[in-house]
Amino acid sequence: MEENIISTPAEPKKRIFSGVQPSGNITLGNYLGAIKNWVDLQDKYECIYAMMDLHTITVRQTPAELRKRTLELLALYIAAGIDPEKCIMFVQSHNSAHAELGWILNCYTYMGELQRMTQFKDKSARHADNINAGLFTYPVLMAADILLYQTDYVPVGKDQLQHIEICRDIANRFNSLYGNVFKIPEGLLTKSGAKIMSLQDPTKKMSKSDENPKAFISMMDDFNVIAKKIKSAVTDSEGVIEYRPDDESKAGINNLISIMAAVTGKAPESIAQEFSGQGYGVFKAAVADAVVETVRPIREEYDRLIKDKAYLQGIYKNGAESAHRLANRTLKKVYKKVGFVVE
Ligand code: ATP
Ligand code: LTN
Repeated sequence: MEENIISTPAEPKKRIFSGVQPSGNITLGNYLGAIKNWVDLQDKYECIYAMMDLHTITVRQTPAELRKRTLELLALYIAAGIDPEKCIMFVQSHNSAHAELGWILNCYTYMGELQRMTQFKDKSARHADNINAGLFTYPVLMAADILLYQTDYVPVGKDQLQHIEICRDIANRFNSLYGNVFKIPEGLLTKSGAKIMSLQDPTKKMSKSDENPKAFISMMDDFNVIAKKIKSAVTDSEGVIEYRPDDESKAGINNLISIMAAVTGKAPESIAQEFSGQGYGVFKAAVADAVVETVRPIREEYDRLIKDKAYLQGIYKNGAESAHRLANRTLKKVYKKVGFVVE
């Protein structure tokens, strides 16, 4: 048979950038809403996943804990299935280009647009004694993170879309002044779009900084604690397992159904069908089992990895080198465009 010698060159892979702040114990919400999705993307895209430590100090941190959590977050990324052979993983503060581009972009961002950011409004209300300038310009640093790598897609939860929008605005503004410097990135939501809600107040998102530990499931919780938290999740007195996403009175049950759907890969409606007619106790026990079985292999791998500091160090050092190389290409271009003397 004749060989086909006309081959079309493979399209370069599109690039993904994302990260989580090492600001607390990673929750089931972070895993299902972000990290799990990153794992699925790593074969199709060129992926860069960072530990966003520069962002965490917009809220006061305990230094020793921040250091420890940054390494734990890396171990969790790998334990969740992110392959260091396929993806670049690094610590944000190890690449000074983030802070450098962040400064420059500050000069291309307006106070008015930052004042509209929901996360700033929320966090400044929650930390009224520390409304610092970094909290205000947080989205500018996030824009720098993304734009440095000429990123195509940014996989995040819904709550971050406003930050992607301002990043695009800043990039377009810069490009219209200086030519095509930045690729304009797009946000990428999880397939299920799952937003995992608090177990104690299911109208609020599950958050690692919630003051009530019963409200969230940490990926570091003991398995019996996970089960207990799910069993004491707030529901309603109707006693009917139905998925009614628009009915606020069903918020607790809707959330448990969404969690079950996310960990089993089934549709929420089919979960509701499967358990219809059952009591909440039976359903909660099944959700608890399914969540524990999802967390178990990740935790086992995590427990192994966290002991191997040299391995983790090798990964973040390699990652920083690659990140530096990629980011510096963009940074150099920016320096030239704005008029800095480039050696
Ligand atoms: P904090 O409480 O400190 O603000 P957080 O728990 O909201 O933190 P982030 O570090 O801000 O977590 O978010 C990391 C990623 O996890 C983001 O992509 C975010 O959209 C996603 N995420 C966070 N919480 C949830 C949730 N409850 N459901 C789905 N996705 C979530
Ligand atoms: N604000 C993000 C964390 C973050 C991020 C980024 C996510 C900082 N810089 C760049 C994606 C791309 C959050 O999830 N809270």
